[in-house]
Formats: sequence, C-alpha cells, structure tokens
Amino acid sequence: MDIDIVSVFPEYFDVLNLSLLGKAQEHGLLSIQAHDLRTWTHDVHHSVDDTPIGGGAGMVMKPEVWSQCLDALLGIPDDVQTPKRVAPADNDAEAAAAVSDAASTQQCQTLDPAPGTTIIFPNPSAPLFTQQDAQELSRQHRLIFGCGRYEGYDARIPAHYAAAGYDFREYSIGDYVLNGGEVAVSVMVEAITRLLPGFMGNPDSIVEESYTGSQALLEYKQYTRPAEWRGQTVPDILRSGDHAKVDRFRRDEALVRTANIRPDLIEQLRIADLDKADRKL
Ligand code: 6GU
Repeated sequence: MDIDIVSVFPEYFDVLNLSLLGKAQEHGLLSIQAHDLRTWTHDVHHSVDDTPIGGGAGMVMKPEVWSQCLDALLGIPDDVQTPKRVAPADNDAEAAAAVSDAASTQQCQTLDPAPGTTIIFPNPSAPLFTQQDAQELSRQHRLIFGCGRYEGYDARIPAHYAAAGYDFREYSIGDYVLNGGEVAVSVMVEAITRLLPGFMGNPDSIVEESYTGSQALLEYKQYTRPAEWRGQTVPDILRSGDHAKVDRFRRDEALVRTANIRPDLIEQLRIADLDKADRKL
C-alpha cells in the first residue's frame, strides 16, 4: 500500500517511521510519504489560506493550492484539469449540481479514474471514522491524506474531486476538537495499516478485537500471573481449565461491559448475533 500525506507540518509524520509501522515500511509492505503543502504554492509568502468569504473568524485553506497538490499526486497533467471552477452556489445541493455539470460537459474522466485510490481529508464535521472504514480502506492500493489546518478548507475541494469520479472521503475521529488534521490522519493511518496482511506478527490478535465482526462488543477483562496481586484475585473460572465455561464467562462479561459503557453498540446487535445464554442476561 502506498500512502501520501500532505500537511504544512510534514515533519509531524516522522513518528510513522518508528515501531511496527517503520518495520512494515522496511519490509516493503507499505510506503508512507509526507509532503509539504507549501511545495504547491507560487506566491512569495507561500500562503495556503485566506479569509472566509461571508466573514467570520480564522482562515480557510485555498482551493488552488490543494488542487495543484492533489492533481500532481494523482498524475493529472496541468492542461487536463478536472472540472473547471464553478461559481459559488447558495447551498450544497446547488454547488454539487454545478460541479457535476461542469464534469459532464468537459467529459473530464470516466468514473473511478484512479482505481484502488482513495483521497481522505480529516474534518471534525464529517461522519465518524470506524473500524469498518479502516477495514475497507486497508484493501485499497493507495491512500492520499490531506491535512486541513486553521478553520478548515474550501468546500469546493471535495466536491470537485468527487464530481471527477475520485473516491474522496472526509472523516472525523471523534466528538472533540483538534487543532488540525495531523493527529486524525495518524490515527487513521495506524488503524488502517495494522490490518494489512502480514503487518501483525500474530494475525489472531486482529480477529478477536473490539469493534470488528458482526458482534462488535467491547473486550472482556484480561489477567496474567500472579493469581493474587495486592489483595485482588483472578476469577476462579479463568483458572478452571474448562474452556466452555471460560468462553461463557468472557462473553457474559463482554456483554455486560458493553451494555454499561457503550449501550449504542448493544443496540446495533442483531438477534442472530445472540445465543440462548446471551438472551438470559
Ligand atoms: Cl478529523 N479534525 C479536527 N481538526 N478535529 C477533529 C477531528 C478532525 N476529528 C475530531 N476532532
């Protein structure tokens, strides 16, 4: 898998060369390249942002800088720009219609112009990034992440690439506010790449994790030796050697824990996911 990350702080991603991610790169499983967005600026100040149209606090990242950058990474020649810029529209629907008109009249490219490629921009106002998204994205060949800073980026950027047939996605990593997309991209890159075949030493450790499979439950509690520590003992059943009982104990614990901490996950369970003993709980 090839990953490009674009940011005004490319050094931020030096940490991705450490640990398991570093090893995966050495072994050729994965290649991560961080780029400086200012490479694609042409003014003396290398500015990437401007004031928001309509007023308000902060700055908004300019569409031209991002399109120069993304076109270059996608291998789109300068003279074959994806749909030409559209006049600002009064609402999202109008903007999307205008962009898709521009796309079809210019016959820019057929759908999926870069098979196996996905462009991802972190955005606190986007849908939540989940384990399911990580799984789906781990099957792509190429991911291009764009980190927004300041108050965000011009809304026509995603509309433009989506209209040109690219798989362009925006994700939030949780209900809290960060200063920029860098941390969110690091989170997504780690969640995605650890699912690549051959990344983990022991592939079983991926199978039994929380948030995966039809039974997305939180995990049961884990213990190791000693059996007694500072007055607390490990539950007897776990030491009984009776595997059926151990499995049942752990499943009950996972269900109760999930119901208490994440009732939203219990609501997503289907009846078919529950066995007879679960239903008694
Ligand atoms: Cl993706 N970006 C920023 N700036 N803040 C966030 C976020 C993303 N997800 C949660 N908070």
